Amino acid sequence: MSSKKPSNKSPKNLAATPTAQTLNKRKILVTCALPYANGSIHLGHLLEHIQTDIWVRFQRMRGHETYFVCADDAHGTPIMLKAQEMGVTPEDMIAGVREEHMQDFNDFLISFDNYHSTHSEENQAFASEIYNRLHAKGHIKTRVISQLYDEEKGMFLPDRFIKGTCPKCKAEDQNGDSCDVCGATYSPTEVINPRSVVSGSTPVMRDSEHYFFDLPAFEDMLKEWIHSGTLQSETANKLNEWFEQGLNQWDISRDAPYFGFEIPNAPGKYFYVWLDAPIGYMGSFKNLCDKQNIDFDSFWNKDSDAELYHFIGKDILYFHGLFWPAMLDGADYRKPTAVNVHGFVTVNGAKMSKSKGTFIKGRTYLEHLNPEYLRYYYAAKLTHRIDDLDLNLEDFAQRVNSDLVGKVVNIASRCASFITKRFDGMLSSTIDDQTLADEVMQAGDSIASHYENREFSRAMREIMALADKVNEYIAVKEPWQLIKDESKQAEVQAICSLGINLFRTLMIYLKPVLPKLAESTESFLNDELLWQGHQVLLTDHKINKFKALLQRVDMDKINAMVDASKENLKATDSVKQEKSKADTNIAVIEPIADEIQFEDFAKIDLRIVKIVNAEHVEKANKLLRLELDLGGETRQVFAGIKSAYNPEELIGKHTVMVANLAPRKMRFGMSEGMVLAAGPGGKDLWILNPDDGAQPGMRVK
Ligand code: NOT
Ligand code: ZN
Repeated sequence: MSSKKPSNKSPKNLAATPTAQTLNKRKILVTCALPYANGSIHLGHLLEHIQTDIWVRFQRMRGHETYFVCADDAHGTPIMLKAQEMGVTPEDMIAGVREEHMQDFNDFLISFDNYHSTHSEENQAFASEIYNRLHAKGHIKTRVISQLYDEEKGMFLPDRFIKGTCPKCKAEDQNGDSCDVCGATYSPTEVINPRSVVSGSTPVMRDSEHYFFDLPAFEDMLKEWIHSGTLQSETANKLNEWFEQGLNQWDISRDAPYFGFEIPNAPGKYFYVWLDAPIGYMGSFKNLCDKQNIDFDSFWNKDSDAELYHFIGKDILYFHGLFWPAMLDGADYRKPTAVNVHGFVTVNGAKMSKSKGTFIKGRTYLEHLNPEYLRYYYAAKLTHRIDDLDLNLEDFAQRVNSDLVGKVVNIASRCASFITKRFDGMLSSTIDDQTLADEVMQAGDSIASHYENREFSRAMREIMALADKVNEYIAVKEPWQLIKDESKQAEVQAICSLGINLFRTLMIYLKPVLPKLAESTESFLNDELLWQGHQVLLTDHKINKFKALLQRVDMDKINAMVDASKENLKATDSVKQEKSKADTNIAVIEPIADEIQFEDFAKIDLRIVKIVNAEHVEKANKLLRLELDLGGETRQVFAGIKSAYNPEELIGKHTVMVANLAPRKMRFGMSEGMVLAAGPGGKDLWILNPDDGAQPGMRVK
């Protein structure tokens, strides 16, 4: 094979653009957040792992010494209790979950150099060392705190394992730290009639000595670090708000029984899971270093010239933007070069929902669809900002089909058969359109800077715009017409060779996103796709027979995946029924509307009413006319519940109405309020049915 340098006709001078050889070789350590060892990987996790993996693969392709580590986050009360519930040791449970997670990540082509566990020797050693150093410098304080204790179970209760009546609005069955009804947040000790979710018993207050990390001592250092280019401006602003509210000492200890590491010289006290979770980054890397003879210290020493990046979701910024750099600084380690924060995944515009089948596990996805579709779709939408990313399933199918199948792979499939059949698989020695070739080859630098800056959507747009140009070139040249003319054979070879070559260049650009497709392309082209290869074209080079590289996304498969995700839920339904609210909270049926203040809520006057009459409304498809007794006053309301109720069965029932809704003139008469109903619609709609004892006119609170 020979390679041709592109000419210097175009405005940018190639000699001035850096290649992997001329760039300084960087040392880069990259992490993404550690998934908890008690649940499956879902499409929300995968946004982060895919984002990070693309960035890492890009860095590796550019020749930098790059390591990518992660681990399972194995400690804490929920994991301890779940193992008990399953009747296994936590060690056995986390080992099983770790296997499952590793398999899932592997099948999504996430190229970790190491996937460890926070429940490891290395992690215990670092956690103890960091703690000891902080302690020696006076950054650990102790004081006695009073907490709810489950005497039956013999343990202190974390907030999420307490339920009770909201101290503010008196709503029952609220969480230990916040109320879903009025939105108040409070301390679990303020909850009225608290009960333990673990045993059902009434917890008592008990004192215990806790260990605190003195975060406020690091305020000045943190303020400086945050403004030294380590954070996106949006996240830096968020952290500023926290400074304004004032930093607090951080409670890093938990009492036995706890699944975690015992604190040195503090029998019965354990590190809180969030203390050793970030240290897990070091533990996993150390484990890799020991296996591969890498110099750990050169990455973590205070004067390290290596780069350290954490990719995380916006929900755990507090830990990575404040606690973690403070702990590292206090223990004389280097701090992260940057913390890269992304938003959440929504599916079809709403929070992932188990009932809609949009809470999709990685494994369920893989049973129906190619992982590279998702990698591409996420890449096509990811920016360096923290906005949420919507996975719209129709758009997903359409985007993958039109971009990858219709634009990129199409170039190869249009050109390959001519080369194979007519020219014995040989690419021409001449370049048909040097200007086009230069344009595609020279885009590499700008695409590289988009990757570097985590502007993947820009990179994808630029690549697809080039693919459009190449397709246009082939359409204009019409090799399928020229081939009929004996005198035009060399021309056909040159056109199709350029097509194949530019397909190759585009696949170099896409390789971080689509490693499998890149691999098939390499076998097809007899050529390894290296980043610096974007500056050359293959001439007089033999390629292999073209095989279909990528199938179109089939909407039926997407629907089957959504159905299977609903089934997942059914299968676990019976087991989960009386489980903690934390689980059912994920199954939001409809997106939660914008937050309102308690004052807004308090304006709504909800009253018990008796339905004294109900009848069909002529010509109305959905409405029933109701007469409601409010305890003295009668109101007329038109309610859209005809699909679910016969009027007769409503008469005599109690229900709930919004009594202070302004009357509305409808086609059939005045509607003086509204009754409340729940359900997806059609036959599945239920008016609220208050318990016995509720009398017409009573206020609902
Ligand atoms: N397991 C945590 C979560 O929110 C993430 C831990 C990330 C690691 O899923 N550490 N820190 N800091
Ligand atoms: Zn409340």
